[in-house]
Parts: sequence; structure tokens; C-alpha cells
Amino acid sequence: MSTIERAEVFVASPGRNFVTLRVTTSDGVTGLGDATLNGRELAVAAYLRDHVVPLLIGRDPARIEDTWQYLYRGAYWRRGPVTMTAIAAVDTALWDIKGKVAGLPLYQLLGGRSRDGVLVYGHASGADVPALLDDVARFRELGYRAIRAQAAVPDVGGTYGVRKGVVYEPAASSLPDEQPWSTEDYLDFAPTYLEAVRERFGFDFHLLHDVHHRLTPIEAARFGKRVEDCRLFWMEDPTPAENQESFRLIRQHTTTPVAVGEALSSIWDVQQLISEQLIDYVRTTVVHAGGITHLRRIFDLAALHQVRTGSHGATDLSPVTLAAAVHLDLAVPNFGIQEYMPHVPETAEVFRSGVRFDNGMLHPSEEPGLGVEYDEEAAERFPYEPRYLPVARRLDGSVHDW
Ligand code: CS2
Ligand code: MG
Repeated sequence: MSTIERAEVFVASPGRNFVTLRVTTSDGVTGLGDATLNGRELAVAAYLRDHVVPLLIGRDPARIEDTWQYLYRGAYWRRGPVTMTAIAAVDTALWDIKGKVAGLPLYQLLGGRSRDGVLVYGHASGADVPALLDDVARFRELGYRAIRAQAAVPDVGGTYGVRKGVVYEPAASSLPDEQPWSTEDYLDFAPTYLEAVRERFGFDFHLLHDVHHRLTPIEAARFGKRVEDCRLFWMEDPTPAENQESFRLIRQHTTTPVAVGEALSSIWDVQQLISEQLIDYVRTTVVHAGGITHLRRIFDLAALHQVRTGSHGATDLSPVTLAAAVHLDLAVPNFGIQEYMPHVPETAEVFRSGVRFDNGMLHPSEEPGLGVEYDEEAAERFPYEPRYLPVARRLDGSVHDW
């Protein structure tokens, strides 16, 4: 019987910080898992190296479910992003190995194709409305059929989601960047630029917007109602989701679809949101919600309640997660859409991935497993540097949700 012989944790910064787990079996088969938790990377690396890797050596790599239960129940301390990201990395690596041993691309082990490709959305943004409109035009020319729109609030700045460089990178400083926030200014301004996008480009593409946890439930209800004529594909993270039932208030006032989940890490964190149909899309991911094994459970619960998937896919989720997501998106019956922020070229120097973009959709590699390889020599050229996500402060100086 093949056993797990080695499990290595790599922390590197090819374009941005990533934590990657590589599991190697006694037959020499390797599997990759993403363990990146933006702004808290070393916590997961230590959890894996110090507490999980010693438990993996000698285990049967084929026993994916048993390993998941062993790591989840065996920790005693359950849930949370660090624990679930560490378990996710192991789980994803074991699925990669299983695909390679079977000689099949991962989606074939997950039920095979349910669709020809994975619909994705891109990220248009602008420091002002003209710049945003130009960026939306650019994404339409690139063939995107779904586009997220974010613009800076005039005179306040600090709005979520406005790209500065080639890609949107919020974790850009060695200490948290403190950014101003004004709910009033946002509520007055954001609907106007979403209306401007529809006015300029019409309705032949999906338009999305990320509120990014910034509003109270009643403010989110007001925002959703105000933008109903924009026919958003979704408004994302309209309010912090710790209090799942607070979404009932949003539902009472607006038909604008709601998407939640990128910052959540277990089925229990979205159970009420899904079972009461308080959301329309669940955004949990392979890397932060316990891997493919757990994410499938979330997606199956969602399917029971006509909730579709809409997994997070920012650049702080590595190409390993993107590949695993595309395999799963291809197979699940209740797929909605996949977020897609192309990584910068340095990232591709370390992660060789077979995922490709074509005509507004992503397609996985047909190689066995995930179809991703990790070049550790290349990774050594990109040492880790501490990077933090920003902190938002209201104009009176108090901390707000970033
Ligand atoms: C955002 C992310 O892509 C999204 O929807 O919410 O950019 C998020 O802010 C980052 O992934 C946090 O690390
Ligand atoms: Mg988001």
C-alpha cells in the first residue's frame, strides 16, 4: 500500500504571498494544496508544519474522507479560517494525488462534466466614473460576459476594490493601511456608477458589485432596493455574515440577488443563509472552506435550496485553488459563476497551471489530477514578506469593516 512519505510547506511571494503544501507518496506521486490566508499566511504554515504534517506521515493517501475527519475532529478545536485552510490544503493535495493515480483530470472524479466551460467574471474598477466605464469596455473587449464594477467614492477615497496596478492587490503594505470610509457617501455614489454602466453598455452582460461587508442590514436593504433597475447579477457581502439571520431584513426589502461566503470557512457558517434562502450564491472556496471534500457538502446543501455557487477567486487564492475550483465548477449541478482575477506573470513562474481562459469561460487542464505543478527552485527567488490587508476607519476615526 502506498503511504504519505513527505509533506512540505512552501511560503513564497511570486507576485504576492502564497503558502503551498506538497504531499509526496511512497510511490513518488505528488499532490498540491493551497494554504494561503491573506494577511495571516504564517499562522496556517505553522499549523500545518507543527501540528498536521507529523500526523500525515505513514497515512494512506487514498483515504481522503478519513483524513478529513481525522484532522477536523481530532483537533478538538473546530472551525475557523486557519484550521479550515490547513485541512483544505491537505484535502486538495490528496484529491490531486487520487486524480494522478487514477490517470484522470479531477473533474472526472467529481461526477464528470455538467457544462462545457466555467463562466467567470472580471474586475473593472476606476478612480472615477469615466475610468470605470473605460475599464468595463476593456473587459467586454476581452470577452468577459460578466463584469464586477467598483469605483472610488469622490473626496473620500479608500473605497473597496479600486485597482492601482495591473491587478487588484489589497494586501499591499507591511502594516495595515488605514483607509477612510463614509457609508453615506457610498450609498449616494455607488448606485450612480452602476446606473452609468448600464446606461453606457446595456444589459447584454452580467453586472456584479461587491459591497464588501460595509453596510448594516437596513442600509444593505436600501442599497439593494435602489439598484434593482441595474439588474445586478449579485450584490456581494452586503453586510457582515456572522449574524446569518440579519439577512432576513435584506430579503424583506429587495429582489437584488445576494452573494456571501468568501470570508466563511464551514458549512455551519452558511447553513442558515442557505436553508432559509437568505442568499442566492454561496462564495465559499476550496482553500478556505476545508477543501474539495467540505466544499462539495456546502454546494450540495446549496443545491437543495436553489442556491448556486459563486466561489471567490481573487489573486490571493493561488493557482492551485483556481484549478481545483474550475474542476469542481465544471461538475456541480448548481454552478453559478466563478470569480477570476488573473495572477501576475511572476506567479506563473512558480505555479505551472493548465487552466485557460477562452470566450468568457475557464477550462481545466485535461492532465491527471489538478493539472498544476509547483517549481520550488523558482519560488526561492521570491521570499515571503509580511503583508497586511487594510483597516477601514469611519470619518470619525472609529474602525469599520474593511
Ligand atoms: C474580494 C477580495 O474578490 C473579492 O470579492 O472580496 O478581493 C478580498 O477583499 C480579498 O480576497 C481579501 O484577501
Ligand atoms: Mg468579495
